[in-house]
Amino acid sequence: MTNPTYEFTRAITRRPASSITDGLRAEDIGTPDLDRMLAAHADYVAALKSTGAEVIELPPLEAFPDAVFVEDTALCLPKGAVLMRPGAPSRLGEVAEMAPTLRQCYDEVGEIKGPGFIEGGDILVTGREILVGRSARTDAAGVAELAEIVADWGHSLREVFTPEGVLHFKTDCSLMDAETILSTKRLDASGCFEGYRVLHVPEGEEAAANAIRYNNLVLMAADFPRTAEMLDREGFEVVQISNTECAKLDGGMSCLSLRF
Ligand code: CIR
Repeated sequence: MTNPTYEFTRAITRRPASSITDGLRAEDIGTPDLDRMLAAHADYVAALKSTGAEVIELPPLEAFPDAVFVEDTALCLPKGAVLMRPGAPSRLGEVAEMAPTLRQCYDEVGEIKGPGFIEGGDILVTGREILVGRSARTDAAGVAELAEIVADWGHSLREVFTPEGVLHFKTDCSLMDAETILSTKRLDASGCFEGYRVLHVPEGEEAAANAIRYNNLVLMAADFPRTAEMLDREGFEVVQISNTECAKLDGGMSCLSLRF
């Protein structure tokens, strides 16, 4: 039997555009280099494909510097997809660019109409529920509107909170299997994962918490050796992908794809 929380047949990605240098960031730690980002992006897509999946690779969008971070535009579930309503004004238009592709892939495509806001990076789908972290990008009205849509598909949704100063809920956590979550200590301390098996990323490697389980693989950012070792010890097959350029824009492994 397949497990819809991490066993997928398809993914959608979008190649970074040269406007990536204008991407949003909380703090300026340097300008991302397009060539390096393209190389890492190609490794990322190749890793997804190596699991047997079909990857729909969308072309760059110069008008939307953050459009490479496709995860924020939609939520993909087994029975349908939901178009998000990003809380970052410069990212709102990315949703209309994603919509036609999702409509080709799904019979049912819901839509967050507002007035609330919600971004995919704040949503973690586990084996038993959908966790949505309120953040600077995702508000109570956005969460409530999503809860109504997914209830029709049989999902229960729980609102939680993204820690202050953390961009998205999944900046600090990821699903490893239906019951196991990789999390920073600071996020787990909020109590949101009670009842789950939680693996903490080692002190100083917090940025490794944004990983993805995709079929047999865990894709994680390179340069976090203690996290890689821990996951390996736990029996996960880890692939490390350079994240130096996306990290300059607060992006990581989950942001770069929609998985379904
Ligand atoms: C942003 O600030 O929206 C982008 N620079 C980064 C988005 C990262 N997305 C994600 O964590 N899901």
